Amino acid sequence: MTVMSDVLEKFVRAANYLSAAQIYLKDNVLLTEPLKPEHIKPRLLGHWGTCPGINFTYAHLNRAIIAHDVNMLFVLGPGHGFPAVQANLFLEGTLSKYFKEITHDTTGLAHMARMFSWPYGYPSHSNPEAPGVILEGGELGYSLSTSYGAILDNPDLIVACLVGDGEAETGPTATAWHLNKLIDPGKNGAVLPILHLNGYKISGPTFMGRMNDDELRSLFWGYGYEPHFVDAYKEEDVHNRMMNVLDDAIEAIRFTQHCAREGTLHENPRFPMIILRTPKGWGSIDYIEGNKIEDNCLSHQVIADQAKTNEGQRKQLEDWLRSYRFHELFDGQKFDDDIQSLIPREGRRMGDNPHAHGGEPIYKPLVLPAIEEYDKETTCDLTSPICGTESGMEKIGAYLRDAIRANEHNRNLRIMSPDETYSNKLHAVFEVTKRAFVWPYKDWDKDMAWDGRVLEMLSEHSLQGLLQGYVLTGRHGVFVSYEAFVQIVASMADQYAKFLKIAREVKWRGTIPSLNYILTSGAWRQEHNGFSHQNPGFIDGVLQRQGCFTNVYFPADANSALAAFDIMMKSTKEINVLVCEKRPLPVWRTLAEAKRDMEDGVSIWEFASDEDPHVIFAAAGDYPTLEALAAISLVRTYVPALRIRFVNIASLSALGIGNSQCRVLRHNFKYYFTDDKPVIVNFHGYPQTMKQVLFDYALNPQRFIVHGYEESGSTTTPFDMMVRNRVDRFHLAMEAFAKAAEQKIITEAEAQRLISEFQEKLAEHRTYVIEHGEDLAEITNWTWQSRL
Ligand SMILES: Cc1ncc(C[n+]2csc(CCOP(=O)(O)OP(=O)(O)O)c2C)c(N)n1
Ligand SMILES: [Mg+2]
Repeated sequence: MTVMSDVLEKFVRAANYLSAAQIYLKDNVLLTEPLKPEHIKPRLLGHWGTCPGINFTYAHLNRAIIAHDVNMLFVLGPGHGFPAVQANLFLEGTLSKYFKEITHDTTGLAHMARMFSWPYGYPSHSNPEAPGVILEGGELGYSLSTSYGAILDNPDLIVACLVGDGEAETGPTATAWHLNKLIDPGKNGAVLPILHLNGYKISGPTFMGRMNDDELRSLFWGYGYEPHFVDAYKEEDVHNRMMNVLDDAIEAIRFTQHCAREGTLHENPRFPMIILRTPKGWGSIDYIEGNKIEDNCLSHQVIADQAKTNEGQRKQLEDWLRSYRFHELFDGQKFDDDIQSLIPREGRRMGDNPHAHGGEPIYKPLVLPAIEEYDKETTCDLTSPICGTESGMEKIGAYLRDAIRANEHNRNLRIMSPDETYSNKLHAVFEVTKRAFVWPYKDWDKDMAWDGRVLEMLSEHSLQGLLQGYVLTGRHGVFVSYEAFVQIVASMADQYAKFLKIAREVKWRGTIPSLNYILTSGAWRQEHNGFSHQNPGFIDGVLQRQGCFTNVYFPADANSALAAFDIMMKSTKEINVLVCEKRPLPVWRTLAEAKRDMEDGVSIWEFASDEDPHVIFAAAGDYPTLEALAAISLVRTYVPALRIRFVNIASLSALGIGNSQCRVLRHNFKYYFTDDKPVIVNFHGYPQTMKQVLFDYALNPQRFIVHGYEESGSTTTPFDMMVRNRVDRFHLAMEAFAKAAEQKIITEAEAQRLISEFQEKLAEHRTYVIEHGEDLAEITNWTWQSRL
């Protein structure tokens, strides 16, 4: 053993004791007296097995930080190893800096141990209240992509990412190894993946744990890494081996970056990774009542879990805890000098890395163009709709292009998209940037560069992880996805929302940008792709989040889309979803009107509204708005006496209609919807989604009739797709005829006659599309006519 190995061994010993103490002890935390049942927590909650490997890694990273003066952040995949993280945060003094109760002495230590996994104490998993944490690691699989997101545009930063071997079996981790192919070492930092092969997950062996070194070497070489093995089973001095490997890894990273930065790196870079084999539950209890614990999955959670009541187990627990000889390492005030020598200087401690804490100077607001610059020159008067057509996505593409250009000096804006930047009509951005790609090119490859600001990969998981890592380290981005397939990351979005909900309350977590989604290629224009491409369910999950930080925007036209996107990009600490069509659609609103609509979240559109209405039409979404307006013009023609109001719902949040960012409505609910008139709502998503939002408002909810996506799709015409889900003008008009009869504007018989006539129209439409393969010209060419 080298001298340094001894130093490291002491540090790991202290961290292991602190980890175990948190899991078991509510009193007698220094074991100054024999261990008694009353010292042991009544509910033993925590995960021990992963901790020794984490502590080993953390100690070595500390040494490397000091030796090489590295700016390093630590991302832990298996977040259930939080006792180890907390132990290290205690050792390095970071906890005392942020929690006044956790003083750097016996009192603080006792408090930390007692309150771990304790009601209203410290959570069992990594969490936003813990300094340095940008990943919960409760739901496994996201450590690698989050780490890659954090190092983008942070050329000085190395993220050490500990990936569990169980975690490595997840789809998101499996795909995230490829993210090295997006990283230009000239302009970005580096991820150092440390694959922790402790051989087991909860109840069985892991695949990678049972793969031999050759198999693993081939696999990770194939992914483009240079694997270094550290094997605690084989090495006589595993500390020495890990030291050498880490020194080599950091030097290799720096050499590659140096070459890239001075322009001498011409091949795709090969960054190092570490494959660390350790026994699960390393150095704890070998057998309990004949069952193998150490080096087996049985060490995953609490071992000796009957210690409070079973004397034999208590004795084993006590012997194990005393084996760390913690009293030799900590005198109640301070740690042994060797241990202190492994604490990086202030500013270099992993738990206190400013990149994880948001706020200035890590966070810089974007320099954004004024949306007025994108006012399309029109020849018609926008106050009398309609005034031509425009694509919302193209408009956003132009705005993003200019935003990327305007923020090039800060390098803090990125676009993530699964292979769809062109198809989603954001191609204007390629006038100023490219798609990142550092593996070889063919002559005919288009818009690719090592340093592109657009990250394309056909892995929604990886993109979501990248964006989370990027945003949580203070930079801005947008994830553009097909609406149906963003569901793949619904759970990740949910995990992020939980993180954000807590993080927003943590005082020392500074400002971070919002996590912004654009969902396009929505359900209504999947007539060529069909049923599989229809799913407006993602917004449901977003609207379930309680609080003021989730917003879903439903712009009805291109001006509204731009106004909403501008709000999203300026906002902070939120999750925003923009549901936006990419094809040209009628422009209903001037930019000024659009801006106001988006700020209010709900508005009455005067051009389609009468005073004192009998019936209200409301719509959220582009096609739903178009059809609702078409329905209004039909109803006006057939029942001129019926007074109608049109209300556009531009945004929803968990708090309801238009309540985005916790703003209250400009006017009360009654102002828009009256309190007794029937309301025919045409909604972009599932009707249930809108019904649950309305439930809280409506005194008599039965007056709201909600049309929306009803899981009826196929390969058909655009208008037929609407008809199949009853969000088309004819179905909506029929609802209005029935309501007109109820209010005695027309007779019941007249209503029935009109409804039959419209049913015939629908039948005629159906026959026509089957025969001709396209929609009736009167539908396709329909335009709004102002009331004469
Ligand atoms: C996506 C996901 N699926 C299942 C679980 C339940 N779970 C918690 S820990 C664990 C095993 C993790 O094994 P590994 O990554 O090897 O961690 P370690 O051995 O270091 O504890 C599982 C399956 C989870 N947290 N996340
Ligand atoms: Mg494991």
